[in-house]
Amino acid sequence: MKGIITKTTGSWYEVQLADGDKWRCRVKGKLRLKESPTTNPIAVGDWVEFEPEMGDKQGIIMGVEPRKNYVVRQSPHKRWQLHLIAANLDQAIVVVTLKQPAIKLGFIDRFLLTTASYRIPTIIVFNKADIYDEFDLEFYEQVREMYEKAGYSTLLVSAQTRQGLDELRELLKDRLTLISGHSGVGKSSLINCIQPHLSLTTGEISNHTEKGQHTTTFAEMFSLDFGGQIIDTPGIKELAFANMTAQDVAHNFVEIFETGKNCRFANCMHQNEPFCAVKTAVENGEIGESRYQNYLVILDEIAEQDYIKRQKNW
Ligand SMILES: Nc1nc2c(ncn2[C@@H]2O[C@H](COP(=O)(O)OP(=O)(O)O)[C@@H](O)[C@H]2O)c(=O)[nH]1
Ligand SMILES: [Mg+2]
Ligand SMILES: [Zn+2]
Repeated sequence: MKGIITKTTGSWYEVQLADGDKWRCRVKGKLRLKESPTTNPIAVGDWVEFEPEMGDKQGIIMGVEPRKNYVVRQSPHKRWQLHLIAANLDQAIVVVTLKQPAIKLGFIDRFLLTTASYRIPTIIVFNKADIYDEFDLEFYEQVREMYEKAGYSTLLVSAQTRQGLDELRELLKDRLTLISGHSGVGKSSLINCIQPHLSLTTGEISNHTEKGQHTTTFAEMFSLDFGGQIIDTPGIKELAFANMTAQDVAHNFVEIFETGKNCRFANCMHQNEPFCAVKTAVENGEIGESRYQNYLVILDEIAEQDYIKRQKNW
């Protein structure tokens, strides 16, 4: 039998069949032990083959179909290992807000880097529009322009006033969408507005830290009654890139890559090289200053990781 993984909780996997029926499956031992570059062999969005077992709608997963794409993050416990977040996506949404909690452009750029290796279309959704004052709106315009110039779509919404929710719904229709973003930005609230029957738990923001509580622990896929599915992810706090080379990073900051084709030196990394088209574009405001700075920060991190790996002979 064949189905799609809708939920993973440690050793159990929820598999949904074409007719909507859900089965509880385990993974065949061999599949789990098979050398895998990731800490988990299967993720939400994977298509799997399974054999029914004794018991009510229980099965054993025998194999995973090739993935059209996937997103990973570093394992929280093992620095050099990757953890599969989701597979076979049509698009990804990163939900942000200008305040409560404050926007972190570094996180946006890191998330865009994780989806760029497979060129998964990624949309930046600015939530909580209802609490933006005129200064926030001015800053929002700048940020929006910067990302649109880089080639990304953006959307301004509010789960509170329902502003922009028709557009969001249209965006989700008939597609498999990964929804990500820091905890507290309003992911679950937005999903609840669009599909009230899901009634996902939403967290109150503590005034103390301005950080949301972690109310979602596992990535989970939900079907939308108007067509399509979404994957709600636990608040991803940090994204690091031990798996990438400096060239990968240069390749996957999409506008830097495009502009970089005009650099004098073909192997220009846009750091200190002369006649660098990227640096010129940053000076002219065609590439966002924060985009460029975050690019440099990530290159530094990778140089440091490579240094450690060499020291330890990995
Ligand atoms: N003012 C305002 N608050 C919102 C909005 N959306 C969500 N919130 C609040 O933000 C907090 C975190 O929301 P939640 O949906 O749990 O965020 P998640 O961690 O990203 O799933 C909750 O207290 C929500 O009531 C919005 O559009 N406007
Ligand atoms: Mg949530
Ligand atoms: Zn350059």
